[in-house]
Amino acid sequence: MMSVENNDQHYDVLVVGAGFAGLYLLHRLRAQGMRVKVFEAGDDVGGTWYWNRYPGARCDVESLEYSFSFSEELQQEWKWSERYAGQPEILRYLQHVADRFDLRRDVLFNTRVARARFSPARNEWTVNTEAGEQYRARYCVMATGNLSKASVPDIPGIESFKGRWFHTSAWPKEPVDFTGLRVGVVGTGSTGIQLVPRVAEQARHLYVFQRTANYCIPLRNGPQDAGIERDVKGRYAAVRKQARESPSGVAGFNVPTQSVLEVRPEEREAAFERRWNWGGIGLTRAFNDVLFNEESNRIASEYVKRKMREVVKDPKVADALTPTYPIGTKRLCADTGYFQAFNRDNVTLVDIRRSPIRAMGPHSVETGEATYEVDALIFATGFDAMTGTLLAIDIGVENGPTLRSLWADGPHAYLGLMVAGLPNLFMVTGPGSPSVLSNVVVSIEQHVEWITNCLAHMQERGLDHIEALADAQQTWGDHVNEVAGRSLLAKASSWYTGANIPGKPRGFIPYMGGVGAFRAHCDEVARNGYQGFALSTARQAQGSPA
Ligand code: NA7
Repeated sequence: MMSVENNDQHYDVLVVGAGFAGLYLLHRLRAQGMRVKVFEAGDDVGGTWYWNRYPGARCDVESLEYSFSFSEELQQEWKWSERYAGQPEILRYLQHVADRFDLRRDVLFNTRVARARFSPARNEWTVNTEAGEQYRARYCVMATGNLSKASVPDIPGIESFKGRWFHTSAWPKEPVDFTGLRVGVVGTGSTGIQLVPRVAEQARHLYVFQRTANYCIPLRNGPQDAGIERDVKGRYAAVRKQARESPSGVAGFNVPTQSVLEVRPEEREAAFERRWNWGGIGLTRAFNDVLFNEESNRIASEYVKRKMREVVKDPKVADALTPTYPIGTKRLCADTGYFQAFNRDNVTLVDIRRSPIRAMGPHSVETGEATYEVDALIFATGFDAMTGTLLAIDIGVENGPTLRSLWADGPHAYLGLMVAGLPNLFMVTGPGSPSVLSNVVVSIEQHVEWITNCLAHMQERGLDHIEALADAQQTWGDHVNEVAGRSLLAKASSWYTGANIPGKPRGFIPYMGGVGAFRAHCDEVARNGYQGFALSTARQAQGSPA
């Protein structure tokens, strides 16, 4: 273990995570002359795109938009091969970013953070790694991602299983060959839906264990169109500006102005058809009330169900694949051949809503109705989203509150940036920010720029202590709830509301007000002298005379 008194262990800022957020933070903070250390559990950069290597892993936001905008040279020189990049290409992109901006030398790889404690007396954070090392800094930033703590079902008998089992977010680096094997996939969210067609091509037989049937829109991926690339690159600044000011961080679609109910059925059909043919997850944005009005939503839902049924040949299987909840209230999925996979002889859909998985044996998965012989099992069962990764780290103040105590009844945060009671600790795309409801790279850049500008502001004024105020946090939380409450999303059982994790407090976690409005609000808060935050020197914060 290295000495804690060693000067090399003392930094201005400690950052946890080297995905999109951590890399950009490092780049910005370094440019501001700050000493930064980044901790990364993986052995390379990439975050989500490092871990989620399962077959078919792909982004469902177009690559020309799902990429950094902070460097004109970078966005001009990088060439995406496909409209929607697959995981290997996004990982290569982030590796390129790390090399191009010489970021790796300040990242400590293979290092998982276990604990972070703030000392009010020293006005600094001490971070302990799982390996027992200790680091100190004035500030700490959690760039830990919203979807990184895997949720693996606790199935009796799993330890007796003799085949290999996987969670999609901890996929091995070497390719896994399912040729000739009987494979089970548990989970049919975005991940399962990407994975199933790919595994179906290899496996001798594939059992898809489905608890909830989901809505899917064809992704319509293909090689990046050279004309579109030229056009976007020719006016990239304007495209990025439009994305930043848009509701979901995507410039591609106009913001809808009409209700489903105010247009004639043929117009409505044509509008849905346009989105369907364009592909991807923008369909619910064909009209302005699909996520707010039950009747509008029912019409959109029926459209997608009808399209899906046109693909699936067996009507019984089609019934089982038909969603029963309002479209868009759980994450909309984008697929490449998902429903077609169920027309194959080697794919069986198993309804585990009707008859849940009860146990696993050495070579089998047992539901209440049948036993399925499998040689390998894949859990595409999602994540303890948005809060799980933060709560997995023991974060707190010496002789004061911990994050776990502050969030015992659900997450509380001001603008998704800070938690009242935890000074000098920032989050990137934390609870109460648009995060998972947006093109997350746009949201990450916005938060990183806000945080680094805030630190520069403090540095210029000789300030070294910042806290979110409890009443500002409460007011923001009320607003987040009020906006969510107007939509159909808040009523659904989804990972947006914590419903996928047994025992997790229920409540709508991200901010639905849109990235444009959120950015404007955060900018105004900063302009007004960081309204709702207390900025001071540590001496003032401790109540000593300044
Ligand atoms: P999701 O969207 O949370 O999907 C997980 C799937 O696994 C979903 O179908 C769940 O059914 C199912 N699930 C979860 N736990 C269980 C148990 N215990 N038993 C059976 N089935 C279960 O995760 P993804 O990885 O697909 O996607 C996450 C995000 O990553 C995605 O939205 C993109 O933003 C990228 P349920 O719906 O809970 O009934």
